[in-house]
Amino acid sequence: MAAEYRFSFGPWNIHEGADPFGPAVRPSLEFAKKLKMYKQLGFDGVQFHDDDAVPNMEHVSPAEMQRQAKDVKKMLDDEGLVAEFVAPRLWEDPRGVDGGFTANDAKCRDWAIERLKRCNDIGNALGTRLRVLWLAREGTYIRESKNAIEAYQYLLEALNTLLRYDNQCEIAIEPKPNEPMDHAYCPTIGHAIALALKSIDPNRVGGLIETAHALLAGLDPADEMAFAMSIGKLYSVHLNDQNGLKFDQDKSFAAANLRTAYNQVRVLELGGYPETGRFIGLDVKAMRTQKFETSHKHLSNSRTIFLKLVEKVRTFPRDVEAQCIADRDYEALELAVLQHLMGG
Ligand code: 3MF
Ligand code: MG
Repeated sequence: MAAEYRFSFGPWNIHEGADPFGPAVRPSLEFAKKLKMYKQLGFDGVQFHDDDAVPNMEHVSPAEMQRQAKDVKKMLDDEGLVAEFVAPRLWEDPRGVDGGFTANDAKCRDWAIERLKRCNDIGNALGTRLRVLWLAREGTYIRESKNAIEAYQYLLEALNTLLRYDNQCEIAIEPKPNEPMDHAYCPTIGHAIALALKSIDPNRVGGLIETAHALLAGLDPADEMAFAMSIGKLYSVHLNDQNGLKFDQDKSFAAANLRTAYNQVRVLELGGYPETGRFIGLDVKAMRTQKFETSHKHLSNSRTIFLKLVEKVRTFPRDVEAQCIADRDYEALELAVLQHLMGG
């Protein structure tokens, strides 16, 4: 019944378990082996950072970069997978230390724009038009270090440069309010969409909403998705979960906030998301305690719960809902939702 949803995740979602307080606790799984797991786990789409596809992209010629990206495309084809998007990983390079597009050093800003173009070329070689901008270090540790007005103008210019560079690409901004920065530019989907609408081609700029990022901003992820969908700008999602205001946890979908998860699925159903052909992306981390052999369960578990919640949304008694709304009896509606989620 819910088979029309298509799922994706990124290779970084199968990881070694390192955190800021300790090193890796699991062996690495090579990229080719990760790709083999996608279909087994029920996934069809692969999310990429540019250097997930071409790890040495900063050190090879454009022709060599293209060749390596084509090799990855062949690996995808062989597994029956498609690339969902490519995102420029600006935040690990020394030149991205102060942010890329909004760095105070003009040479670093130029590098970021160049990297964005190379990322775009990798996307084309992988057969996807979608670029994702998670603006990791575009922000400040202290307010006084940047001119935020200028910074937003730089961000708009980066969007416009990419739109001019490739007249087929689509850009999804992935908002996040903090981490690694104290305050990030573009903390919410509202900020992202304002930039999109101000760009030279608003029809090709939208958003990717991550559950945890919206929760960290103190917002409801379902309403953030609804806002983007109301103007046709939900280009992807990163479903996961977050237990309160702390570091970005990337827990399995619904693991901390079942009802919030239900409401994200409800809004995706209300907005006809599967009909758009866009992916249900996951951005989830395995717990550090998980053994290597079972360090993929967070992915299949998230997908399983998503599909169960689709069923829950589709089987919610509409007549009860209509009656409660007509009577303005939201107490009764709330009880009906809770009972439905609890199975009766
Ligand atoms: C950080 C994120 C990122 C982005 C990814 C793709 C590492 O909080 O969510 O995951 O999703 O870079 O844009
Ligand atoms: Mg994400």
